[in-house]
Amino acid sequence: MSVQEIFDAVLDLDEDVVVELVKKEIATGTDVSKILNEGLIGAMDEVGKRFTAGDLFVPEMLMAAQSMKAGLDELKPHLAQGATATRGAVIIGTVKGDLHDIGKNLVSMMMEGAGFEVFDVGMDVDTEKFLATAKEKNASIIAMSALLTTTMPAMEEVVKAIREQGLNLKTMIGGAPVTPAFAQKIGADAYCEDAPAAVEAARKFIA
Ligand code: B12
Repeated sequence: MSVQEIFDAVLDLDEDVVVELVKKEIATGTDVSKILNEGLIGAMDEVGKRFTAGDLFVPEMLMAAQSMKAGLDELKPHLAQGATATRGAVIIGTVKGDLHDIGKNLVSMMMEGAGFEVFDVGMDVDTEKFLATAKEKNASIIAMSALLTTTMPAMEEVVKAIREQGLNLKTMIGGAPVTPAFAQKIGADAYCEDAPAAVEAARKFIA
């Protein structure tokens, strides 16, 4: 039994085993930061690499993220203040008028797995809610998803409001119809085509 086994269980997409192993490691007295960083976050890093290399696909990535999240839920009560690998707060949501949330959920879970403090505001989220939550949580990043061409303009509205209010917030956008050219046009700080790319971009923002 070791942290390596947790890493392996996440890659085996075995949620029950991940939970069981995390519980055992906590009971054994293993450093919770080690379980988090080497077991759970390490495994999600590997999942991201395999996805980018084309060795693993969206369903597997979702299952790995769910396994990681289940392990994280076990770990959370044991993580003393400051002992987490938290990199910074991210507000994530699907924009106003849009009810697609599968990709957004995946990005949210991968970011959480990478050590970001993620506040998922759900779908059909308007500009006011994005900004109010970002202020309340003292966030560094607003991440927006859109799957409909008709809801993409809502992203521009958020970017514009951030600029107008002079807020120190990075924006990242994604979703099937979104392109790098669109991101540039509306002044978003990053476009990412998938969840691992979103993690990489967020890491650059919060070094
Ligand atoms: C599942 C689905 C639905 C489900 C959504 C369920 C849910 N809980 O999400 C339901 C049935 C509800 C639905 C409804 C509709 N849908 Co629909 N739907 C899809 C479908 C088949 C798959 C989307 C999906 O989940 N993909 C899998 C995920 C993992 O991929 P992804 O979302 O692209 O996310 C990845 C990346 O894009 C990126 N990413 C995503 N978000 C973000 C955010 C950030 C910040 C970053 C960095 C990256 C990032 O990372 C993700 C993971 O790698 C697509 C077709 C398609 N191939 O895209 C149509 C599609 C998006 N739907 C479409 C339409 C038209 C509709 C409806 C209008 C249909 C209708 N007439 O009622 C409604 C709209 C409802 C609404 N108001 O939103 C069209 C959109 C056309 C367009 N150009 O606008 C599509 C393209 C189908 C089509 N070919 O016509 N839909």
